[in-house]
Parts: sequence; structure tokens; C-alpha cells
Amino acid sequence: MKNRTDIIEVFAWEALDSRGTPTVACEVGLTGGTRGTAMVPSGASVGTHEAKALRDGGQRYGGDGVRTATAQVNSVLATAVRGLDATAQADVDTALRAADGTADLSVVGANAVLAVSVATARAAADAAGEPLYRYVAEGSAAPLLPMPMVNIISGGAHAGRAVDIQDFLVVPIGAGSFAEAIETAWEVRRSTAAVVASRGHNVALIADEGGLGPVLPSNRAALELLAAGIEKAGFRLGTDAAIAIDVAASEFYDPAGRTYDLAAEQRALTAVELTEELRSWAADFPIVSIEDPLAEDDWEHWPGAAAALAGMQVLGDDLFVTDPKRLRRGIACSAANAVLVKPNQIGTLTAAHEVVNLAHGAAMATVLSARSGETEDSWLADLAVGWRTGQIKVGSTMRSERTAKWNRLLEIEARLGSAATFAGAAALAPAPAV
Ligand code: 2PG
Ligand code: MG
Repeated sequence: MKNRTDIIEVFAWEALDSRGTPTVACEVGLTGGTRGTAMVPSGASVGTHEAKALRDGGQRYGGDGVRTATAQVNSVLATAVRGLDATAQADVDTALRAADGTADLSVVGANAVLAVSVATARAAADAAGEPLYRYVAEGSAAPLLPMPMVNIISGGAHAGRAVDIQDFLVVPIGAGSFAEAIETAWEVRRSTAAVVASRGHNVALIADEGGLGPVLPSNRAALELLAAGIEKAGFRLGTDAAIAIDVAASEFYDPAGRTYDLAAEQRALTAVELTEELRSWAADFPIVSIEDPLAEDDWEHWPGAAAALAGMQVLGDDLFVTDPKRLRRGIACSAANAVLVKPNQIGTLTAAHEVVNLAHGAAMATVLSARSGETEDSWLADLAVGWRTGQIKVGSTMRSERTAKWNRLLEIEARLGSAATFAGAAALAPAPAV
């Protein structure tokens, strides 16, 4: 007996992401006639331990084509999941993983696998007549609108390394709803741009995620600009709006000398010195969240950094790479109090959801995150709400691949009306004392 939700068709094609780099798009069709599509993102500051996106190499698209990956979806992966019930997401994801056979999905490609995984959930949600956020929720868990962290100034790999730190973000901690949070971020973006222009910097330099990319003399200068932008917008620093940074320290770690090389400031720091530097920034600016303060394999120094920065959210991205195994190790040694979750780092919805649950079980905060190379697809927004991640990071308030996610969250909040719950500042680690 066939279910209405059995997978009968899987079809993938090559599309372009927001950097103009090829990516995998996929459609999954079910027996009952419903379909789901999905496009996958890709990073620039890619962690060494992430699942591997498959690229063609050769001449096409400078080697970044994904025709091998899409061909694998249409052959190997289609064969692996055809006949499976799309509502059994874990079984589908297990079959996808088995069809690849490697831990990092490097044979078929994590880009191929994730596209099928997400398109399957979309098709199954459609068959159930539910919005994706409800379909992916555990049991009757209520939807939760996430607190956004919004990129205002970019550096690092996303902005020609104008400064070393990759993201300077605003967290609208005083907002009472998701819509208000976005409005606050928009005001801060506009005011910061005005401050940047008034100080003679170029506001036309826009980074990969839509943030401002001015060439600045130091990392502190970016913090000063953002703080000035928040105040110029009429918000109280640290009450209405606070600051988050993604240090993305793996990008400037020198394993030979075991130093962190702040090229913009011509300084090389040890892990302990960098931690102290971050502490000094936090003393002068209302920083509530620090992502990847140290490099992805500097396990030795992460627990010390987490302790030294304990008043703030210490967020592991390249350290955990959305991998349950690495997160368990981090929990065991108290390496951080929060985890960034990027589904394409691990390749399947099931594994990404497992990381969210694992983190919550250990009283860690979770931030669902887009990549610097994104698409107009908005599934990430639904996952944040359904999985109750509490926080989301998507980039700036502009550029369609970013606004696709914000717009979906605005829609969900508006449709839920008085039933909508906004995570607010309480979603950030450390949990407020009660
Ligand atoms: C990060 C992400 C998103 P990328 O480091 O958190 O900002 O960047 O997708 O390039 O890894
Ligand atoms: Mg990061």
C-alpha cells in the first residue's frame, strides 16, 4: 500500500546564490501530488570540520559548478529515497547519509544531501496542509519568533578583510516583538550608514551579507561606529539595542606561531591576549554575544575564554560546525554557552535539529544562522520558529536573500497575531538570573 506521502520523484538543478556562485536547487514530489522545493546556501568562512559541498572543478563557473552534485541527486540520492515516506524525515535523512557513506558527505556532496532533506520536509508539510514551521515542530511545541542579530558592519572574509572581525551586529534587546526588532535594526542600519558617511568613509562599500564594509583603521573603530549609529537612531545602548560580534577567529589564526594575527592593526596575539582584548571591548561597548572568539581547533583555550567572557553569550560556530559530536565535546569541557546552527554544515535537517535539542538539553542558547552565500529561499525562518531556536542570524536588513528570511518571519508573526510569542532578550545566554 502506498502512502500519499511516499517520495516518487526527486529532481535537482543548478541555480545561483547571492554571490553568483552555483548552488543546488531541488524538488521532491510525493505520491499524492504534493511537491516541495529547496535551495541550499554556502559559506565563505567555511569551518574545516564542516560537511563538504561538492564542486565540479574545471572551467565552468571558475570550478564552482554543481552539476556533479545535481546529477548525484537525480541518480544516487533519488534511488535512495524513492519509495520512502516523506513524513519520516529521520529515515529519509538516514538513507541520504547512507547513500553517501562518508561522515562529511564528501562523495555525493552536503549541498546535494541538504537540498533533498529540506525539499522532503517542504513536500511533507504541504501534504499535511501545514506551514513548514508547524510541521518541523516537535509534537505540539508552540511556535517561537526568534530574536534577530542583524549585521550592520562587516569585515573579514565578507568584506575584503577591511577589518579582521567578520560581523558587527545589532541585537534589538529592548524589542517586544519580532517586527519591532527588525524596525530597530533598520533604524540602526540607517543611522550607522549616516555616521559612516559623516566620518568620511565610503558607504557604497557593501559586504556579502548587505552590511556596510568601510575600510577602518582598527576593529574598535567599527564598534565605535556601530555604537554611534545606535545612539544616533535614538536607542539606549545596552537597553534598547546591544552589540554582537562574530570574531570568526579561525580566519586569522596562525597555527605555526599559535597566534591570532589582527592584520588591520598589525598585531599578533596569543589566545589569552585575544580573550583579554575582547574583554576590554566588552568593557567599553554593550557587547552581549561573541561568536568564535578563538579558532576552530583551539580546544585548549576555549573553556578559559568562555569563563573569562562568561557574562556574555559565547557562541561556537566553526568550533561546533553543527555537529552533535563536536557539540558533546564542547558541553563536556564548557567551551561555550551557545551554539550557532547552520544546517548545511552538517547536511541534514535531522542532524541540525539534534544539535538544537542537544544544546537546549545542556541549557545552551541556540542561534540559527544563514550563510554568507544565500538564496531567495526562506526555509531557515520556518526552522527557527518551529525548532524554537530563540535567535536567528541572517545578515543585513537589505538584499533579497536576507529579506526573504525576515519577510517570512514577519509574515509568520503577523499571521499568528495575538498567538505569536517573541523570544526576546531572554533567548540569549547566559540565562538571566531568576
Ligand atoms: C558565519 C557565517 C554567516 P559564512 O561565519 O557565521 O555570517 O559566514 O557563511 O561565510 O561561514
Ligand atoms: Mg560565524
